[in-house]
Amino acid sequence: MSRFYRSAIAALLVVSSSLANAASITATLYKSPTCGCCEAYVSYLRQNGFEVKAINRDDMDAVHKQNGISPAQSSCHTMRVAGYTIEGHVPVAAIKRLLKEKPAIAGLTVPGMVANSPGMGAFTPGSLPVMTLQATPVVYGRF
Ligand SMILES: [Cu+2]
Repeated sequence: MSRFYRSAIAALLVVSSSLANAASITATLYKSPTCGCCEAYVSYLRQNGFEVKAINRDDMDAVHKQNGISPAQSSCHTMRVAGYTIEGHVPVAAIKRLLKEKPAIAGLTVPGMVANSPGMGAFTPGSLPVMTLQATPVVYGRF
């Protein structure tokens, strides 16, 4: 094998391993052990390249309190990713935009259990309002 091909292959290996690193986002998700739609959401995240550590908790109210999530902003599972809190069935596109823009907010939420959201059955991308987690929540965008 020529020196050129050897260095070309070495360069390709470097590029592909850095792409793999860029694609996987690590996150920790807290949920109650009996939550089916939480499991469906974890599968959705994993299908989209997230490395998710799912932890069962019997005290989700306490988890919400620890993360400063009010009852009105809360949902069935709470995730921590890159210093942000992601509450409920938030689409991956919203999380990726958050990690890119890095706004000075606590995180994002889709409060409650919205039917049209990832992990909750049929989901039409671009239709779901995602709220910011902050003192005065605003719509972060439709995803
Ligand atoms: Cu749910």
